Amino acid sequence: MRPPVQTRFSLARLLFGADPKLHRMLQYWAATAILYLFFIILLYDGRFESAPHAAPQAMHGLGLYTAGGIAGFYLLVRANRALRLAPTTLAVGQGLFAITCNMWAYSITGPLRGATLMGLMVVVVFCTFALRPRQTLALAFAGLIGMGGTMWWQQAHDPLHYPPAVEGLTFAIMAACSLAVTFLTGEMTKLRTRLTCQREELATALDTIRTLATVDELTALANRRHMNEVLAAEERRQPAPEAGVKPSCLALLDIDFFKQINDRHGHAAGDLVLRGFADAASAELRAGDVLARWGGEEFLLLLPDTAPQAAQAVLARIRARVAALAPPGLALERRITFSAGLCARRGGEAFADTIKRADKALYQAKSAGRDQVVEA
Ligand code: GH3
Ligand code: MG
Ligand code: MG
Repeated sequence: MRPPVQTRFSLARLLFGADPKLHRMLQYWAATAILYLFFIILLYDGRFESAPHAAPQAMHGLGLYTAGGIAGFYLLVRANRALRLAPTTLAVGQGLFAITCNMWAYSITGPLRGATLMGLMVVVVFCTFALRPRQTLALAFAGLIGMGGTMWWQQAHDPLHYPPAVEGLTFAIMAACSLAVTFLTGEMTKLRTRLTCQREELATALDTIRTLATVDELTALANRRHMNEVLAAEERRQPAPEAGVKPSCLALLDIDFFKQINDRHGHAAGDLVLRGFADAASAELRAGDVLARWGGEEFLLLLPDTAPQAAQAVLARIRARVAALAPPGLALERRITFSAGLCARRGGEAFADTIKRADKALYQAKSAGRDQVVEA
């Protein structure tokens, strides 16, 4: 039998870890490591032996320095969970290391030294992933100073192989290209940042739209539209409940004499009572129950898998809690009461029909003097 995946030895997991963020950082590292390795192989290829400065010690020195740097940065990135170095610090470190490699390579690669300058562009582009445009610009300047210093040193000490005019021209071209690349990558970073912001704004807007589509603004209960979806989902869950299975109960609740509250205390007071009613009723519900604002001061309550007696008990608890409501700053003449029509869903009855029956029962509760539940 194959051992479970998580206990199996995985070299990739050992080398690159399981964290996706670390994975990505090590992918960048691997990309640069391949580039360095390519340079090392070229250095040892022997084709530069004709170059006057390609002393074998210098080649070995740069080879060792580069390999040591690659290994060192691998360890730093891999152990960064414990070291907690900022990505900026790691990127600057790798950037500066690459610049020193470039300076060294420029000094020993003779007639091909111009090609090594392309490495400087790679440093700038690589660092845009982790650095802000200003920081990338600073690193590009560090590269220019390093390479400029190397060129100056070479033309001052070995003008035969590093003619001052050639070095000067090379430096000017390198400086122009390096600054242009820095500017362009900076623009790309700004574009990326703007896109990220826009994506976040869109996600927030989508969240708001989702909330507005499902939640009643005043009471924070489910709105009528969402309740219809809940009922449709409930019909799909139990298309035709079998005999003996607890039915779903529906209750239509309507606050008594609510218009009087509005008329006597103002619309804001009415809103306060609606919110208080919603909070009080919600406090008595189980996790699976759904209470929605069906319209005005009318609420629809769905109690899934509930016997009518149990539903009556829930409504009695709501009644007691609502009666105890005392909205702050509001001296009501009468306690808040509601009338309700309660129905158990019959077999595979459509909820729309159950609601119609509950509505009739509610009408009866009102006619019979309010503050009561009529079961139909
Ligand atoms: P009954 O006992 O027969 O139910 O009488 P009632 O006064 O509660 O019922 P009626 O249907 O006459 O009045 C309901 C009132 O609810 C009328 C309407 O202005 C008010 N109303 C509806 N929506 C809101 C709201 O969002 N806020 C406030 N403050 N009032 C609302
Ligand atoms: Mg009413
Ligand atoms: Mg009403």
